[in-house]
Amino acid sequence: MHPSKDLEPGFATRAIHAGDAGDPHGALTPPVHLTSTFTFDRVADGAARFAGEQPGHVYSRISNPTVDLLERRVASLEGGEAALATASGMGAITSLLWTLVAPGDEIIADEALYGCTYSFLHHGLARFGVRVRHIDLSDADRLARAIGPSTRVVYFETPANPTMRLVDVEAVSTIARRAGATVVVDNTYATPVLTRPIERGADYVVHSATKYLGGHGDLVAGLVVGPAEGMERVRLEGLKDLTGAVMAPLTAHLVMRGLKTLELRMQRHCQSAGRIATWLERQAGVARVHYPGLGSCPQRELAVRQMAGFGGMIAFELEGGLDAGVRFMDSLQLIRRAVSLGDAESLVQHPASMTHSTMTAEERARHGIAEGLIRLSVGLETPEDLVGDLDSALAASRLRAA
Ligand code: 3LM
Repeated sequence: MHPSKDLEPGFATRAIHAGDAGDPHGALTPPVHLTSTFTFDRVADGAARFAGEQPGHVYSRISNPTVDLLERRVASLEGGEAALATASGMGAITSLLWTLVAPGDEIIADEALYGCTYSFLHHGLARFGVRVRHIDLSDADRLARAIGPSTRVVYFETPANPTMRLVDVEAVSTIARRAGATVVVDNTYATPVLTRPIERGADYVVHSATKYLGGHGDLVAGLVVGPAEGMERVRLEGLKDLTGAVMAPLTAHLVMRGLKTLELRMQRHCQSAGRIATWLERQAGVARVHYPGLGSCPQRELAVRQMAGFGGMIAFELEGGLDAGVRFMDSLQLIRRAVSLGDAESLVQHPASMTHSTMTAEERARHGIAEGLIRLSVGLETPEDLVGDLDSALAASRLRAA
């Protein structure tokens, strides 16, 4: 059955088909264009393509047909005009921010951010005359008081890595836009299945496609989505000249393979994580569980309003603090100890010594990242098996403490 021409196809349909113009040979799966460069019939054609007067590809650091298809697909999923694929999530973040800011500009970022994003802001941009300020963006009124004429970018993650705190995209975007600032949201944790920040007023979305979009732990990739004109600048300045962090065509193919099941996978991630978070909260020795779907979550109202599901990520703390946390993680048998997230395999990691170890202990404390915090990326395994593994590890960590 063909969808009605007037109605935009649904999310899963677009995740499988969007942007596909068909293959001349009738291949079901789009070809992977493993080519670094593209030939011109005549010198004049090359010159016209370089001048932007003739459509077509020139060189794969600028664009490539396979990567272009992924970009169209993800732009459609995020509800943005255009997208740009990059070699990694950090490639997406750096290509975008290098394009947007200049010396003298200010970036206001949320308190909790992925560790390497924090490092890029402080050890990268700040060295080139960009002022970086952090405020708690979960309280939009604070932004209204802090924002000023030099604020060029307002940057946040929702839910934030690793604290799971949410930011109200609509409230923050309204304030930022009124002040003439550009809103950038890292949508890695939520994915467009759960939250579409551009539809809520944000200007740009960035992704570590290494995570849920790829979904299988077999690639490193990133994406930026935003307005067509701005994205063209990010492509021709940020990506082409400043970072060169281009996505390889084979990686684009693998990300598209992951996207086909994104909606299905997210449903299972949400179901299992909801169940595990509820279970964890009831266990002896668990001090705190951070998950937006819990009745105890102070931001539950925002979560219900802004998210179509509560996601697959959980953060929690044990009563014995860091020592108990390490004993617990070392006792897990099925859940693997590794950084990264959003894979079929459940992964556990310790932010203070791993993903957020580039921050000092004092910085982590200031940004609300407890030293004993444990981060769990709930995978696609049978949920009872995951609960069983967590149960045994909690028991073992208590026993060894005694
Ligand atoms: C991690 N995160 O385990 P890549 N934005 C967010 C992220 O979580 C990440 C990036 C951007 C993790 C990676 S830590 C050494 C491993 C919210 C990555 C950067 O460049 O694709 O890794 O994305 O939390």
